[in-house]
Amino acid sequence: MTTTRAEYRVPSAEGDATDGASRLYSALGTGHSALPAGRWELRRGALGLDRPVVMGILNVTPDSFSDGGRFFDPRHAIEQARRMAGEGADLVDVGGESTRPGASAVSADEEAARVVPVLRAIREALDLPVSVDTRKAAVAREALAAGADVVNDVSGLGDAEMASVVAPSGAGLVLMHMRGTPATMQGLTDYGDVVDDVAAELGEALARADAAGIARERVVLDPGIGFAKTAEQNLELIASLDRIGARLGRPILLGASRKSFIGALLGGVPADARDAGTTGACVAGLARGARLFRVHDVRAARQALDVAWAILRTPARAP
Ligand code: HH2
Repeated sequence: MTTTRAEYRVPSAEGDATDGASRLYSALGTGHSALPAGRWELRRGALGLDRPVVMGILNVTPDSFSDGGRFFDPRHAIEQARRMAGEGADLVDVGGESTRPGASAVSADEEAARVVPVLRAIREALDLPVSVDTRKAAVAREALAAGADVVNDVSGLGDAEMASVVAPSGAGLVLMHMRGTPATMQGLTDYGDVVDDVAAELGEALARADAAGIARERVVLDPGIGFAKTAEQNLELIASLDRIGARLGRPILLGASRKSFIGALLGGVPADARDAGTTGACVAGLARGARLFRVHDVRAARQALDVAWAILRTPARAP
């Protein structure tokens, strides 16, 4: 079996993640005691959260909102995975269905046919954990058989079969918050307090994972930026990530890359011109408690997050 980098990215004794998070929270004056766990258990090892984790996006689709069609050919997809690994990705997230608002549905067979060869080739060629971005249990089952280390489920175990597919595999699990489907979600943005409501609904997904016997150490949570959220609600959620992490006791993954709220903030710049704005969102998210970042531009995120993390972990000198 190939040894993955995940096995080596565990927190070191002196750079312990809990200590780092603790100093960060205290530097920011947020004062949370329920800190996120220091590592994320995957199938073949663990990813340490002693520095920000970068998840590179690889959409093997003809129609994703920013990179649709670019990596639809498996050879281009594998080249892109290799490039992202060289730029410092900690894992690569392979998706075969666009979930942009209004995207048309893809059958499980078609989705699996897109992602499985790419997952298998990445597992063979690269020393990097690989994740499958799917909300279908049938696709997750095939992806896990092909060696996927993580299931990234944007529906938060919405498919009744998903938890029982993931549980025995030992894979990591991303539980993302959304309401409805990509076709209906933008009409489902009625919240009382968006942060409390998203945390409560993620808590229900976490309970579904618990009931299936998926250990908490295998789970990270994602507020689902752009999924049944207005632009304003996206900002409120990113500003309050530490509240969600502290309430549910799991690390937070932020997926803001190139999303439309960034375009809206910048006067309508198109998706392929939003990487600097994305970097801003990642750094702000880091300061507010996110530890994992799903991005298209790995090089920019890696640099920005490592530098921001080093500064945020340094105690401010008293005058
Ligand atoms: N966003 C998208 C897809 N998968 N997974 C997680 N965990 N978090 C996210 O925010 C997230 C996600 C949508 O972005 P993208 O993959 O770039 O586009 P598309 O759905 O059009 O393929």
